[in-house]
Amino acid sequence: MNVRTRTSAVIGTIALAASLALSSHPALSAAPAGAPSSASMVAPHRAPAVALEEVAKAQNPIAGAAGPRGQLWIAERAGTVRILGKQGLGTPVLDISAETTTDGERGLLGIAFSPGHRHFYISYTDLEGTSTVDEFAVRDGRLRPETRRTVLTQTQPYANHNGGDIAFGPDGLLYIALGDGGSGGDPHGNGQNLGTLLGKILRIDPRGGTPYAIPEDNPFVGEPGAKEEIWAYGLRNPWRFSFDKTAGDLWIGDVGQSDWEEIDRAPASSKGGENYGWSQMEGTHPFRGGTEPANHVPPVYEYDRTGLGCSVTGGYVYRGKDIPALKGRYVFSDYCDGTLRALTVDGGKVTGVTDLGVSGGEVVSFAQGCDGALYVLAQSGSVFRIKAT
Ligand SMILES: [Ca+2]
Repeated sequence: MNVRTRTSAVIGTIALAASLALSSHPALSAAPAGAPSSASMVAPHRAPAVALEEVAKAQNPIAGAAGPRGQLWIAERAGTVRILGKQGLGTPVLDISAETTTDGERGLLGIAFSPGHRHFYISYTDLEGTSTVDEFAVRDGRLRPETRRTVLTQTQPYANHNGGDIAFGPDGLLYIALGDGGSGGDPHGNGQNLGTLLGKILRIDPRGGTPYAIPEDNPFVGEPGAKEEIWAYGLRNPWRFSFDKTAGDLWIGDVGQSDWEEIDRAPASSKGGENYGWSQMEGTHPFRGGTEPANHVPPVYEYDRTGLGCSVTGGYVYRGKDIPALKGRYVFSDYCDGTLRALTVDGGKVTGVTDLGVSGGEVVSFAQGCDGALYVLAQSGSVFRIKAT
């Protein structure tokens, strides 16, 4: 989309709307008044027949990670982690509820296992709101509480836009998403500032040093004034991100300010350093008179808020066995709309978007099981598995 074709009047309207509304977290925003869906950038594709099966009830399920013995571990925002079994969720295997609050957009926000399930990582805001990543050793499928240590912290100027998702990449390194620090409109300019970890996706080797090591091939290693942990920048609130289990591509759902929800993608061959544009750009559009950075990597998909959506919830490329027609498509949703959608990708470009015809309600997150099965986590507490009908 050519941003230069947009009139200054349109851009002025966007800026006004942005100043009136502080976009917020999937778990908190109220849904805006409904309106008919707007035209998408790409053509709809025929939908595979899918259904949502509720496999458990949780309290504010917020993240999941495929763990030892083929089991899915589920994090609840107030600070507990429970394992999904045949009878739903078990008793907590971890409880940090005394160490975090769910004020604003805070809480336990992400969990991840290292390859081979040797270590388990949690991402949460502490009682001061500081983003924190802690590590536990895992032995015989169990957490060892005595091994807990803090890997990384980042103070937060505001209670919103904490990001907080974490995941190991196909390279065996830990990726950490941090929002721009919050408020609205990125008042500190963190998105484009390589001197802060805010508004970034980081890449670290948590076992390579104390408290961690920076991989030598990180894109800003040796660059004066840049934080060497940074893998990619120009992000507003990369609330959920994932790696394609098969192809290794990185997918990011970056929540928009007031107008454009976006999905970013980097191929597995990426060397990092992508600039996703915020806060000069919101999606493919200049934000408040912003100038498009020369190295801007535009989203592979964006949608506006004239439809029912208000806050993108990034998902996963489907790699389960149940729904062959969904294989290789990126499944995502939106907190306000709840409809599951799937992007078809060809040669790195999105060639189709499919409405899967099911809604998870207020969808806050997704999780992928060891077998590739895809789960939807809803504000209502429902943990759904996506299955074929
Ligand atoms: Ca962007």
